[in-house]
Amino acid sequence: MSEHKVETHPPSDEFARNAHADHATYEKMYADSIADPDAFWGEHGKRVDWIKPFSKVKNTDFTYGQVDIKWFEDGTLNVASNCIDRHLKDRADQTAIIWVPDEDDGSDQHISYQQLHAHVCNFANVLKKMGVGRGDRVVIYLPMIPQAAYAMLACARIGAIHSVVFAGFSPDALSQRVNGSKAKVVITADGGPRGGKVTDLKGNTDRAMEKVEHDAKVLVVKRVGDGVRNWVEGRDHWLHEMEDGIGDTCEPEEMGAEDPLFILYTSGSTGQPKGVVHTTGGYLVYASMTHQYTFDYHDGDVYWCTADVGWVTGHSYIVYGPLANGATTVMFEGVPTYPDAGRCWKIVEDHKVAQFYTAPTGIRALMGKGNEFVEKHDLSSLKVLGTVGEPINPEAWNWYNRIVGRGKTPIVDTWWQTETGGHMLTPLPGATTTKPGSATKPFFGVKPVVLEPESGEVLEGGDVEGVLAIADSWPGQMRTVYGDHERFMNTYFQQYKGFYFTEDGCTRDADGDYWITGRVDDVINVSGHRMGTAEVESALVAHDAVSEAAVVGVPHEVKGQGIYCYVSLMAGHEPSEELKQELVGWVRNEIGPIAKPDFIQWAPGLPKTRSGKIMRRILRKVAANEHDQLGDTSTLAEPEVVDDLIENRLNK
Ligand code: 6R9
Repeated sequence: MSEHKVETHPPSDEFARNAHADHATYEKMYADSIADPDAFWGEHGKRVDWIKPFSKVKNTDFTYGQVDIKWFEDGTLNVASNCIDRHLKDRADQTAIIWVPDEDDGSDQHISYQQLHAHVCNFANVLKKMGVGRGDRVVIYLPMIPQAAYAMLACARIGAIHSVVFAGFSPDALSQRVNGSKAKVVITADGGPRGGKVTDLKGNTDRAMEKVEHDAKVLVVKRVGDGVRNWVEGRDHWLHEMEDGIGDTCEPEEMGAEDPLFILYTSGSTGQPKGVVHTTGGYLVYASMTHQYTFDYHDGDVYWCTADVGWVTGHSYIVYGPLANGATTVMFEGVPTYPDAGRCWKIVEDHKVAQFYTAPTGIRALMGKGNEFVEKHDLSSLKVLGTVGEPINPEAWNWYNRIVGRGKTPIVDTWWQTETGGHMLTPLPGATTTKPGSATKPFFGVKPVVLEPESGEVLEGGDVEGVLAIADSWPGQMRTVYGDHERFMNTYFQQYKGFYFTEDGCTRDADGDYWITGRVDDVINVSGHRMGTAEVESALVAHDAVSEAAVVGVPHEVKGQGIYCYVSLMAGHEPSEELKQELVGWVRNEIGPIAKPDFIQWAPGLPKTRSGKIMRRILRKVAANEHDQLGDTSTLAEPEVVDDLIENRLNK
């Protein structure tokens, strides 16, 4: 733990007075939530509308071998009617979604709750017409357009399970996910504009469908209107044609609380991404409650999360949490630096955004462009600033606080995961004294523990360092890995018995505040995007010239972590600049632009233990240019390979 004095930022009295929770309220609610989860969640479970109210609240078991998680299990509800229909009585004309397109041309759209209802029912009827029903899977591969939200809610309305695939992913990644979920329909667009460039999403989908092993239809949203190169009769359908005359009434399906709502693939230590499954009742309760408390959302606020709906943050905090709360949520198609680095602040000014939620990588990128882009805009509407996705360095935190928040806007550094469904460690802006770089305290119902990594012993008190685990279930927890409950148990419940293991390292200071230090598994975090080093490795070895590859994260000023690859070549192939470029393009193609390697170092050999395990610790040190701190290398089979790696290292 650092010895230097940490700055503290207590909430102002004025903020605390008007907040959903001040310090005393947080303390009381947290204590209640831990003392009697059934009573606490039984009460807060009522924040959503149930068709049939639940009589049981919590029924969860973390025992390895029999892990089973159920919340509100005998209740029934529909997520789409919670996000739309129940608001029509009081706020039919209120804006539900403000859509801001890539081009800054003034064509922003305001979609009211009434209009959202019509769009979602229309979309739901189209899906039904295409043969989609309860329990069927639908893959959504769309840019950040309102139809992405309509599609998600339409699935929820008819009881279908969506699996959103980030539009930056490659055809291969898309086909894996379509195959993995045996989706009946893939929803895409004729193009995805982003930062002034258009991605050919329909073209990508066509290529993906070549590798899809079952019958699946493709539904195409017209976003760009420049025509499509390829059209497969019988398989491909335009949304606007299907919607023609279809009608905008669609009764919501009555779903069980534990029926799956969505699958979202995320990276882990192995090559194959996991299909994280979230269910209906607990997820919605948790997403909406965290949205309200963490951002201190009040009626009438305009709230903006800059994430993409392809990530869990977009699910919980663009679509489900805000809409369940009857909020106005901004959906932005573009990037923060287009047409210039003032774009976000212009949107905040234009729409009087009250809560702004983004990733540290975005903050660092904008920080590097100069303060004038921020200062020329009126940001007086801002009330709360949030960050998510990776640890935030104090320098970026301070810039966010001073320049964007003008020192007056609380910052919530929210730690959570695809697996957790919603915020787990986070300040509440009216309750928590914040510290730059700390995610501070647990949300209601969350029991974090710091474990000694080797022994698994629970470390009590302050000033401890170890790995982060969670001792009991919360309503937003993932329920299983799609089609592979074994894998779910093995990944999260095997290593430390009786706990959910987060795979993050952390410290807890003397005030009981948590500081996340990053992943302890082979997952790296590139611009807030989670990526398994094994995924990049399998892409590399899929190339004919490559015999072996080891990939590690390397500190990167803007992206947080960059991708450093050590590559050994097959006999008969020689290292060359062309081959390097080819491999960079190859990985980009296999996974997507976010996986583009920053460094490729030719490695005649890789440091391995005698049992053949690659020693990544050493590779990480060499990549970070910290080869003077290699630590113990005595278990290496061939210690001399390390000298070659050090001599030819790239990140000097
Ligand atoms: C929501 C999301 C999860 C991993 C997580 C951790 C890192 C997320 C963080 C953070 C430090 C924060 N992470 N938020 N690290 N401080 N506030 O990002 O989900 O894509 O599944 O990533 O991201 O390492 O384990 P996901």
